[in-house]
Amino acid sequence: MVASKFSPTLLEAVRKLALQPQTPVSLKQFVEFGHKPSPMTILRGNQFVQHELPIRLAHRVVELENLPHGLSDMPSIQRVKDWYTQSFEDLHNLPTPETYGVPIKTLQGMGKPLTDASGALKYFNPSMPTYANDIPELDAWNSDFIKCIEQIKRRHDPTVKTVAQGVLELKQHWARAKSPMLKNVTGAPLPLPTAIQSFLDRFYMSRIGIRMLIGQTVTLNKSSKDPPQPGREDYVGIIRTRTNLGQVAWEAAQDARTICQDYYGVWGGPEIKLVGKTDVEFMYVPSHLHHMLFELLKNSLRAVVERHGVDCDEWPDIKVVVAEGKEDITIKISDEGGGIPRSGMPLIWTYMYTTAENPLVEDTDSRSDFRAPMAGYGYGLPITRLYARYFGGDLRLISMEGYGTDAYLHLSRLSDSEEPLP
Ligand code: W6P
Repeated sequence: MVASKFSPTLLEAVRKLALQPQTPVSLKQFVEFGHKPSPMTILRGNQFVQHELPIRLAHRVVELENLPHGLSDMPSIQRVKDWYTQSFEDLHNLPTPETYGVPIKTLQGMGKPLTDASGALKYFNPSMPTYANDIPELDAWNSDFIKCIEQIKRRHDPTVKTVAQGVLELKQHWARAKSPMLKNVTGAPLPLPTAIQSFLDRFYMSRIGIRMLIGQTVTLNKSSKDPPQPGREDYVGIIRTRTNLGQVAWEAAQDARTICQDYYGVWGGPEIKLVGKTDVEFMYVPSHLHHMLFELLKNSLRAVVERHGVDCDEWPDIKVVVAEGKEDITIKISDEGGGIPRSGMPLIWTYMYTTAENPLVEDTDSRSDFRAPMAGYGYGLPITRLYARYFGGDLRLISMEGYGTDAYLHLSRLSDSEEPLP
């Protein structure tokens, strides 16, 4: 046992909060609490995050300590766990508004944290009146709080890469130990044990929720200080109440094609045609939508170019069809990239499906730098499905081996599905 970087008192606080339930938030709630920000709603929102974030971080610290198959012992996993503990400590040490000398009367006037019938904290009461508009002490606390959570978000930027490194460290450990965990009797590589696969799903889902909470809070606080931004009227924080699917799809297609051209050195590359009701507008986080479409389109472009060759003079188009239903908006992305053998389909959702040999090794060879962006750590598809599920959607892949693949991205229009918190 290596001595912890953190004090026993802090670690005790982590254990305690890990036992408290996390509070899921729906897209609709994010918008209700974030539209028409007032000093009261901003403060209440910040206090909710100051309460909720340590709970979510504590859950992850405890889970990172108890991973199956010795994954917790890998140095990269320990680094990630230290980031979560450090972020917990930052929030733990952050004073409350009272200690900033925010007049107690003002806080009382804004009401104490409310509880509902079940006793759960309800920080948000849109019917409460707005009090003072200019309380310097409150402003100081808000701005220190925002600095704190912005730093947390930045600290955790390299998480996906570092956890992937940790999984690789475990595989290398198995290779040295000639463990049967690595290869089956025929020598074929095995997918990760399901316990590790499910941990990664839970862990990245939780990360999406934490970053949503921070991104939304930071943006709401900043926009509450600025005059209204032209062109941002339909934004509530990072949520756009009228996200235009066609616009986001077009931008994602441009970005994916640019990467494809650079990677394969082809001019233009396969075309991406948008068909159907592409002008639908619905409530969503544009950056999430962009991320999902970009990832799927890159996969389709890669399949088409590799099936038909870089020298092909007319690649088959990739088709993006949009359907608008009462419950769902479904986006189907169809490619003629030859499909995936049926036996390989389950592998699509594992955190190892990649054609790249060892994508984590930094390479100074300019050609591999050049070729880097098309295929990542093989985490693109599972994480894209987590983004879809985060707000109640889903992602399915149907393949016709020898012809092509259809990806169905379902996004819920109901917007009241709660965050799935592991
Ligand atoms: C393929 C493999 C794949 C994965 C995800 C989306 C589209 C495609 N096409 O051939």
